[in-house]
Amino acid sequence: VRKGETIAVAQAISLVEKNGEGKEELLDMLFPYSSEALLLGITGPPGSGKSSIVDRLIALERTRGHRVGVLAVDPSSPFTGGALLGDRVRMQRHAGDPGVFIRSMATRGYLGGVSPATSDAAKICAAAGYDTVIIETIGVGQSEVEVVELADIILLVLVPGAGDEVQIMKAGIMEIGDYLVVNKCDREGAERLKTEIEYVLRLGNAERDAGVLLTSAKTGEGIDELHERISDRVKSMKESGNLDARRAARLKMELRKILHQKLHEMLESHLEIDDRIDAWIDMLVQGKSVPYRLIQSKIEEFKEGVR
Ligand SMILES: Nc1nc2c(ncn2[C@@H]2O[C@H](COP(=O)(O)OP(=O)(O)O)[C@@H](O)[C@H]2O)c(=O)[nH]1
Ligand SMILES: [Mg+2]
Repeated sequence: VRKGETIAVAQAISLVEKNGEGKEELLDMLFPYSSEALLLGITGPPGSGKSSIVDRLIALERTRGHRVGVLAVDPSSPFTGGALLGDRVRMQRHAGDPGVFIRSMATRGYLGGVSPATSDAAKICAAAGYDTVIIETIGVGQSEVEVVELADIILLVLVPGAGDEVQIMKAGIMEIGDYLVVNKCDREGAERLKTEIEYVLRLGNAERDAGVLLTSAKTGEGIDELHERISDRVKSMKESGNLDARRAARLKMELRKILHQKLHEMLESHLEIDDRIDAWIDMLVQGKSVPYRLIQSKIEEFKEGVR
């Protein structure tokens, strides 16, 4: 992985995806090398042009000599089953470039959101020397929030003529994204949507410095500017310490997650929950106990056991 060998990177990601043996050791070994890359999140509704924008950003990053890893997170739902393929097709011209790594990650059915292995996969890419790791996720309602927990900078992609006002006003959407990108500006209504978004932004929170940018991944319009704005933003985040702060917040969340998961596993196995839970349910049904009292007594049992 440290040599940046594509096959090793792919295998490492597979290992964390299936939670395989050696996963934790691998991630711990790579951890010291996992903070160099810039993690760029790009989210928005299906079909808004995320993959097409990523394709163009890859090209720009390559001209700067940067190696790029792309994690395209997609719900493996039967309803959007075609999208995974779509991501690959959109970025096809980079497939033979050894400086580009593209990986699709399934979310096992739940619509929107992020596969639990995504942040680990991003770390693996970073440790493999990819300068920029782009994480594409489908934003469905609140699930945009999850990508915020993953990336240094977030782009939220919207398109004209898709029930814009509703899109904009949707709870929380305006807090997501360092940049709001109105893509498909070759189509009618893009300028108007941009104006509307800016209006809502001003109403909501004047201090927020996210910009609204017009792009067309089709014609290439606005993509250079978007790329430049991202670079500038990274620079200023580094200088102000905001990047470190964001990363520290992310690490805090990750540590909590690991702790919770470990405690959970420990408790479940210690109490042999799988074997005993039917008996507990019988007790409740027969009126021999009640839920909170029962669980409290089991936790006491657990505490005795680990003492
Ligand atoms: N007219 C127009 N079509 C675009 C633009 N960007 C993407 N598309 C098209 O929109 C469709 C969905 O694009 P895709 O990048 O797969 O969207 P994603 O689902 O958000 O990743 C494809 O047919 C693209 O060719 C754009 O700026 N203008
Ligand atoms: Mg896509």
